[in-house]
Amino acid sequence: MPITVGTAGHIDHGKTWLVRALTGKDTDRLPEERRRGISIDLGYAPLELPDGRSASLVDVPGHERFVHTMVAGATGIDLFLLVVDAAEGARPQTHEHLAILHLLGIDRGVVAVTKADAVDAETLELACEEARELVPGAGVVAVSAKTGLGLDELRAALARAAEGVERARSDRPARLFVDRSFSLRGIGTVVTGTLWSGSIGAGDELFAEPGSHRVRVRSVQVHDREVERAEAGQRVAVALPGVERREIGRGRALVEPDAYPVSYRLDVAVRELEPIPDGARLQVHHGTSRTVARFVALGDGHAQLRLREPVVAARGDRVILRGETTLGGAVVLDPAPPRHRDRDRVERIERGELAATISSPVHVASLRHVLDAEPEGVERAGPWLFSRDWLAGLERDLRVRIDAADPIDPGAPPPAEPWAADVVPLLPFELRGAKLYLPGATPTLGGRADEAIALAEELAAAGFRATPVEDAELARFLEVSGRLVRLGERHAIGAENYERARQLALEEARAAGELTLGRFRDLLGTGRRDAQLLLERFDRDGLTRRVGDRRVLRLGASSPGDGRSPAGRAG
Ligand SMILES: Nc1nc2c(ncn2[C@@H]2O[C@H](COP(=O)(O)OP(=O)(O)O)[C@@H](O)[C@H]2O)c(=O)[nH]1
Ligand SMILES: [Mg+2]
Repeated sequence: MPITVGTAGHIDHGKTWLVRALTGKDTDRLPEERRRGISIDLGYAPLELPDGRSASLVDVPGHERFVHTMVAGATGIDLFLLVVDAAEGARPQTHEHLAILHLLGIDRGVVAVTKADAVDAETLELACEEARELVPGAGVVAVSAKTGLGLDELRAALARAAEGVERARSDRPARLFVDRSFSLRGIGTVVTGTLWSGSIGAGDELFAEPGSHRVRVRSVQVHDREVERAEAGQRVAVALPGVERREIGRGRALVEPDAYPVSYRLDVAVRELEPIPDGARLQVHHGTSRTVARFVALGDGHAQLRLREPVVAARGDRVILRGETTLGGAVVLDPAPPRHRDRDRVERIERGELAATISSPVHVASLRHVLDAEPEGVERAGPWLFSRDWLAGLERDLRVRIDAADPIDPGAPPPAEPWAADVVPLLPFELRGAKLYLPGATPTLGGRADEAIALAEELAAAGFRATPVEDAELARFLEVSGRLVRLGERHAIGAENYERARQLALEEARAAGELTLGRFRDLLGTGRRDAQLLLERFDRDGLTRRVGDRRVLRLGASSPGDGRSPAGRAG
């Protein structure tokens, strides 16, 4: 199993030199880093361990101004390599980095007491003793990057620590936090990062979030070698043609479609190093991203973080909270919570009572990072999960709207949300045309039924002739009850006559390959204007298509009862 080791420790305590001594690689590559002799950005080097295992080493800056970069580097690592100068002992960023590692849940690692060549034996022994007290349980090794002292022992200690590293989550959807992106001639944009979960292979379709850029993976490398699929826990380089480098810089995530919410809020369980007041503004570090946030205390160790920039989080993710210094950390309980303060809900989620948190429909894919199995006690339709209470509420709402509808057409439009097609069929309503009706409900017209019958008879008697209709209410009543078809703004035809005309048009168009106004008029035996109005209606219904002054059948225009006839649709 591949592992990633990250350095930690105060500036100038010898991290970068130690990385170079271990790997042969100078990770201070920026001109400014070379000039000032300090690390500013993250550095990466491959490291062979004595047990044959290969590891990746991430070198982080120690300067207090670059703690945010240290967090981005530490976020995907399995083991820490804490570096303490033998002469200086622990200094402020030794403690801060250690606290950050702890808050990120990175509890395994080794302490290297560096510059052993520069102190006497007694001082060295004292420094090692202090290191053991500082990080109980971790191996402590005295080393010198200058003379090579202790390097083999250090490699062995890292290999020992690596043995207990737990396997990363390969069963979850892919998520990789980008720590570097660059352009390579002939390849395009390449990003690197640690694959937090899942696997990534050539040909995969992923999203760069936030921003929802769809990307296709061209190739994947691990340790400069092309692999078919990279697995969770590995440091990976992914070639993404067709994406601009700036669209996928540090802080972005590469994720499987629909698997993770992109959210401006996180409900979290907080671990404070210093008390954080309600409403405080702070920096939230998550993955390789950082953003400003407001800390909304929910009480009892819980809070909602309201973020200025969205994050791609999952339940169980760790975040770091910083002001001038590191104030604490948090574990994500709900990566996409509602806005209001709801302590009860957060506590239920923490106890694993997920069903209690689901009300209106949520896509099952958006819960994959929270769910281990199908939650019990929730309803499901297609990919949507929702509560029984919510469904009952929806039914009540729709009933109220149907009751309030015009008796001429006593229906209400179904909800327009994406879940509607899956959820609405569960309700005891009939979908006719574009509206929901009570089962068997028919339009009524109060005391005007006689007039409606008279108009229907008039239409029937008019045959293929377009009849002017003055009374909008009557016309609408006959239309929704499937007995009248409108022709233009002011005319109508009886539904049966319309269907006959439609059949004539179909047969003629099939036989002759086209339909002309003159020929259609002859077939109907009516005036030119009647035929014209009918043809225009056919066009609107998708039966025919106008080509010059002729009409041809549209592809798919077919037999009666295909739902294209307006009379058929209303019935
Ligand atoms: N004598 C001695 N000096 C060292 C050793 N390692 C680092 N140094 C010195 O410490 C300085 C800072 O080291 P560097 O690795 O850049 O520290 P970092 O800020 O922790 O990365 C270097 O420029 C060296 O002068 C060592 O093993 N022995
Ligand atoms: Mg350095």
